[in-house]
Amino acid sequence: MGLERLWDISNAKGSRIILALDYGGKFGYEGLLNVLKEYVAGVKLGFPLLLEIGLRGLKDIIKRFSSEYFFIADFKIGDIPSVCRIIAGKLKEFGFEAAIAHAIVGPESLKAISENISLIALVSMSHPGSTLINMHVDELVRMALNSGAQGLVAPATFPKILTRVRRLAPEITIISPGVGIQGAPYGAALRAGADFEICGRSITLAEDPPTIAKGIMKLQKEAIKK
Ligand code: BMP
Repeated sequence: MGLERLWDISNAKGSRIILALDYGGKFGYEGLLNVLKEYVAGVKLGFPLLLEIGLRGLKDIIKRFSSEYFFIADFKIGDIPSVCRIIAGKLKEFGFEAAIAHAIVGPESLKAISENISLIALVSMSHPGSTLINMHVDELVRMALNSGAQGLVAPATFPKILTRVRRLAPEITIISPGVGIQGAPYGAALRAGADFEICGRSITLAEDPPTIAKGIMKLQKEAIKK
């Protein structure tokens, strides 16, 4: 278990975009996945999609598009170890290759997940109200690394925190939300130490999603070069 396939797809497409598929926009969820194949490496699915199209619809999407994209479950798991174990096992069965969990739930819960699916631990958040979690980023990174995490989520909107996470975890894959509508420029998270940028509404709600995604890829390439 690992994030190697995410990297393989990313390298093949030359893209560091993970699409947050929370909105269907004018193309609809499947329509978006059809037109973004060249530009997006990973797709992050969570409650917005599940509650809109149901479990059968979600499983169908993963089945249909799993050769083109790396699917990440974003239900921000945060529970006791035995429940985490059930959730992680089910998400794997549904076709997800990685799952995001709140690091703050502790090492036993995180290990119960990482033993069943590739774990991406949320160690810091992008919105203005995330002060409390962001104050504990060092401990959360250490705990995630000791609990088998293969990846971390850290925010583009707080570049100093993101860079700190990269320093504490030089080898791990970091995915970063907050570019575009939340205010950080495209490419900025890559410059601050992330490997992938999570892009949601700026692509899903765009008039012309492929053109926007292509533009983001271009800015990302410039960011990686520097
Ligand atoms: P958008 O680009 O539309 O702002 O979407 C960002 C995505 O990243 C959403 O799916 C959100 O749940 C997720 N996210 C975030 O914005 N900040 C975090 O700290 C953690 C997240 O998972």
